[in-house]
Amino acid sequence: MKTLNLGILAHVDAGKTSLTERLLHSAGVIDEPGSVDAGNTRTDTLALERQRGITIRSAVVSFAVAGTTVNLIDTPGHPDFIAEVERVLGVLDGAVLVVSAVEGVQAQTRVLARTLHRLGIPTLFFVNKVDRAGADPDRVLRQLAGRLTPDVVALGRVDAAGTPAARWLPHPAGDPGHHARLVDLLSAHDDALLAAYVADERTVTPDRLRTALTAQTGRARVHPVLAGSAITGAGVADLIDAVTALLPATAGDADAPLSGTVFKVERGPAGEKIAYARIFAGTVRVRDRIRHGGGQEDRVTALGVFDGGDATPGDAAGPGRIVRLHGLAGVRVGDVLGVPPERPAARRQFAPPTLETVVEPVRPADRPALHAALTQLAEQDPLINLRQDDRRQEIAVSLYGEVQKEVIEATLADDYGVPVTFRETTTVCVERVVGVGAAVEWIGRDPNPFLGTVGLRVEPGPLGSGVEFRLGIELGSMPLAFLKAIEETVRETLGQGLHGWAVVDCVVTLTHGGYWARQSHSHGVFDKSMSSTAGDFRNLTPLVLMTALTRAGTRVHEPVHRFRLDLPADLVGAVLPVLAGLGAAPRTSTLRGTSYLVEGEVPAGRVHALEQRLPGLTRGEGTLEAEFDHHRPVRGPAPSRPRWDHDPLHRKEYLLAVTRRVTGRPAR
Ligand SMILES: Nc1nc2c(ncn2[C@@H]2O[C@H](COP(=O)(O)OP(=O)(O)OP(=O)(O)O)[C@@H](O)[C@H]2O)c(=O)[nH]1
Ligand SMILES: [Mg+2]
Repeated sequence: MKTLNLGILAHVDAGKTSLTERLLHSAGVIDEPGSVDAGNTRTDTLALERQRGITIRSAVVSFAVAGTTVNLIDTPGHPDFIAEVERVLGVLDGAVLVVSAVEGVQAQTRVLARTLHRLGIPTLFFVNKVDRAGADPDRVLRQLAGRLTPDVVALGRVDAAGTPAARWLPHPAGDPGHHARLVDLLSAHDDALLAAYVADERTVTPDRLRTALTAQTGRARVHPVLAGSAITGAGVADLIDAVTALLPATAGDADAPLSGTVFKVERGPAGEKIAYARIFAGTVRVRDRIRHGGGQEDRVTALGVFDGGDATPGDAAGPGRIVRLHGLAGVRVGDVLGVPPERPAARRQFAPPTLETVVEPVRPADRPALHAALTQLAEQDPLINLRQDDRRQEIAVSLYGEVQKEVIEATLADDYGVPVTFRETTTVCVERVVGVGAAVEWIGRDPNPFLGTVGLRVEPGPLGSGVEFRLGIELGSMPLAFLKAIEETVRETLGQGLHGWAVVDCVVTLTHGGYWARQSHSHGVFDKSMSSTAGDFRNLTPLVLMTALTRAGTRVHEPVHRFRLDLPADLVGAVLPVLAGLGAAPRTSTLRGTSYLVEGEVPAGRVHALEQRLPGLTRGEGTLEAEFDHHRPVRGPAPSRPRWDHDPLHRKEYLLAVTRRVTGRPAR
């Protein structure tokens, strides 16, 4: 049996969850499709999802058809939950990108299409909601070709669009117009096909085109388009046929060493961790000890395999499968199981959160419970990125937006019984290094109280490169554990630069390293006062690094979003000054019929204000799309973030002393 892991992706509200439900129904897994509006679908199972009618977490369900098990992964469309989509991208064999026949291509459609393209994930388009008033599938097809990719081809057409009777009519094999369009599209990527067509067009039969279409869809070169309705079921059976015929299912080697990726972690009723993983190679069995993450091993105590509906308990699961694993206590989202998969791990595809807020318990006594609850939430969603300040007893979380904040608030109250309030949401800036700075502290020389020598040089790195750590000394000149301690501490320390923001896009080189080898007294007891330990390097590295960083200097950059604002033409004059007041800079504006499309940049921290003012400013007719684009230097005084300090006090005092000595002024 082959397996196809299929992501259902779309802009919010395009109908992913409804379509997932219809697919299950059409494949015979459920007798009646559930409804998002009634709150009884298979994939929106959280109480909050049902109340709000939106998907918050990705969920897996499966059906079997024509010798293939299809695992459907229904994802959230709201941009605040983009991290959920990111985590599943690495486990997909293919995707259906859903587009509403009424709203057409939307902001998130574009973001997702670009990402699927970049990752080379075979993708079909499904134009949904053809039954709704205002549906215009032909216009949407033109938008797909014009705005997303020219390599699309409709496999049929819609009859009676915009009415409940709307139907999907597949083009019959050999339909002359369809045949010609397929030849055009497919021969553009296939020289042999082009040559055959030029030599004798009769040799290019519908069968041959079908084979070429399957091959090119599987390589993500072309994207077949289907249309229908998740509510009436129109076109859904054809979508199942297309998915199983055109997207590449995987088999894989069941006897190879185990290799898998964890893309989701949730907690069971007793608080136990349940990991969702895709197996790429090998077989996982109950009672296996599995190595995951940073080398930790845990035993699988129970296992569920997706096969015709929800996960059912099993003893083993082979390549291609998605499994639910119990027993992996230390597991985290993104962990590799066994050996790393050949396919590169899902790297950061979307922009990280650009907002942050401090969470306060309503009842001060709840503080420990709040901390425990947020730690669990951050396990399921690592981008929540807890920052904790022990001294001030504060916890901050990273956020994509206001809806995510409301969801965190409701989850804490409903699931953990901890009502909370939030301080004002602030923008998360970054620091970029502006020059080159170096520093060194020698072992046994004042004022270095630690038993180690560390020298570091800090310099700017390429945009988007993060933090790169290089060895400027011989690899064998220090014990590996010390080098590891230095590198880890460098990365941790750069979480807070000179102004308190994370330092990005820099290269840190270890220029000096030294230690005292393990010394023992004559009676064989380890003498700490004479022997270097990893702890010495963990304590010393931040001091040297901050000194080098102070010498190099940093500049604070703020996140900027790119926006597209569509508004009635007669309102442009009134809206432009408001944009300016919010710090938005329009770059272009284009008249399109009776509306204007204004495009430009706006600081991330102002997007929410703009969204809130828009309906009033545009009689409810304006639509705004905004997504993170880049960081730009802050104009005017650099905002700084209060230092969050869970270091031992002496380290901090020492840091202040060193920084004072280097700069001649008090450290911040
Ligand atoms: N008329 C009609 N309504 C639809 C169709 N598909 C979905 N809807 C409605 O559109 C709304 C959103 O549907 P969902 O299935 O929740 O959309 P989604 O893409 O899963 O939304 P998120 O997960 O929150 O991004 C619901 O009210 C559905 O009933 C369709 O084909 N026709
Ligand atoms: Mg949904």
